[in-house]
This record gives sequence, C-alpha cells and structure tokens, in this order.
Amino acid sequence: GTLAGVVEYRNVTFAYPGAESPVLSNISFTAQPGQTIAIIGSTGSGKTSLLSLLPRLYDPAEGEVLLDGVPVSRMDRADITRRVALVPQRPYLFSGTIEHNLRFGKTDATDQELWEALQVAQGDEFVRAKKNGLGSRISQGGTNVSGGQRQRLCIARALVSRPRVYLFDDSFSALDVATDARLRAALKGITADATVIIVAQRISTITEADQILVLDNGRIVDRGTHQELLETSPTYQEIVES
Ligand code: DCP
Ligand code: MG
Repeated sequence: GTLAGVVEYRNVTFAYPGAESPVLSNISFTAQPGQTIAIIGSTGSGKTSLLSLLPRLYDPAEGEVLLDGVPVSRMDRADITRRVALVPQRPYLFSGTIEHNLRFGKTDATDQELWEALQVAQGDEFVRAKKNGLGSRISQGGTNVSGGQRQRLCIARALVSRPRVYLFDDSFSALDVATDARLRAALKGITADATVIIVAQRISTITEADQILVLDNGRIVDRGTHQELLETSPTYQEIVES
C-alpha cells in the first residue's frame, strides 16, 4: 500500500495575526514519503513561518495545507502531532530528565529506542558521559546543556516519536560540517520512508535533497535539484556564493 505522510501546500497565503501584509504568498509544493524537500532563503524570507502551518501553530488565510489529502484545518491537533514532528529553530527542553525529554511524544519508547535515536542524532556520547546517563536532569529551558547538545536532544526526541513527517528548522547549522554530515547519513536510514522537510542555511546540508525550494520574501521563486538550481536560479547562485 501507499505510505502515509504526503504533505501538500496548495496556494497558501499567510499573514501573522494583526499584520498588514502576508509573510507567505501563494506557496504550493508537494512532499512525498521517501523524499527530502529542502527550503532555503535569506533570513526573514518565511522559512519558519512556512513550516509552522503544517502542525497548525498558525492557520493560513488562503489556500490549504494537506496531510495525506486531508486539510490539516479539519484534523485533530493530537492526530497531527502524532504524525508530524517539528524540530524547532530554537529547540526547547523541559525541566526533568533527559529520558523524560526524549519520551515526550512517545511515552512507551524503550531505552534501546532512546539510545538509537541519540546515536543517530550524534548525542549518545555526551549523554553516556554524564554520571546519570538518561536520568540526568535538564533544567528549565535546558540551560545546563550546550546549544548543540540541546539541538541533538530535540532531534533525538523527534526520532523517538517515529512520525511520518519530519520538519527540521535549521537543525543542523549549529553542528560542525563533519557532525552535520554524520548525522544526516545516519538519519537517512531511520527516515527512509518518511517525508523530510529541511530548512537549511548551509548548502552542503541540502545538495542531495530531492527538491529544493528557494524562498524569497515569502514566495517560492525557484525550485529544483541542487544541480538544476545552479544552472537556472540566480537567487540560488547568490546563496551558494555567499
Ligand atoms: N514574523 C512575524 N511574527 C512572528 C514571526 C515572524 O511578524 N511571530 C515575521 C518576521 C519576518 C517574517 O515574518 O519578516 C518571516 O519570518 P520567519 O521566521 O518565517 O523567517 P525565516 O525563518 O526565513 O528567517 P530565519 O532564517 O532568520 O530563521
Ligand atoms: Mg527561521
């Protein structure tokens, strides 16, 4: 049968509540299970806003966001959360143990599943090095772990929840290039039949994406593979050269 996790944005226009002009205009694209779609664009171009519409942090003014053919506006939030994991640009940890943080979306995960997720997220070593391992305490907001560690724990949390759709908002740019590459290689296996949407800063993070959407001022100005965009998109060329 068909794998669930088809994401479709259909002519989506969105303005923040109270704002006069839209931050996203006429966004249309489809992401299929097994695919990686990358979104790139300058700061303020609307990348985070675009991702936020799938888990319904906001609803668009016009157009529709669909998950497996059903408008998310007609779905239960809990149902969406079960199927879509968003790793936010500013990853958030709760006060409690590392284990609690990792099990957040899937309380029945086994310890082995937690360690596997940590391994993929390149976070197993630092957790293992802690005296209390998975039982180590995280302070409110995760201030007692580094930014990079926080990011890895949030990636691991998403992996533990085994969603159909992964949304990574700039989740790899704080990692050094080698760790980023290792993480994405490990990620490939675990997300092989899932739908992956990645917002990225670094071109090397997304060269293998099935499709790259180039966002400029809330519009998709170009789309294609890395190679296609190198040949056709001045905006993409600018990003590559910057
Ligand atoms: N914006 C807003 N209210 C919010 C969030 C954003 O008015 N709660 C505005 C700020 C920007 C525009 O929306 O003008 C797009 O913001 P995004 O956060 O979507 O932009 P990016 O994610 O592309 O930027 P960055 O690369 O800095 O993360
Ligand atoms: Mg952003």
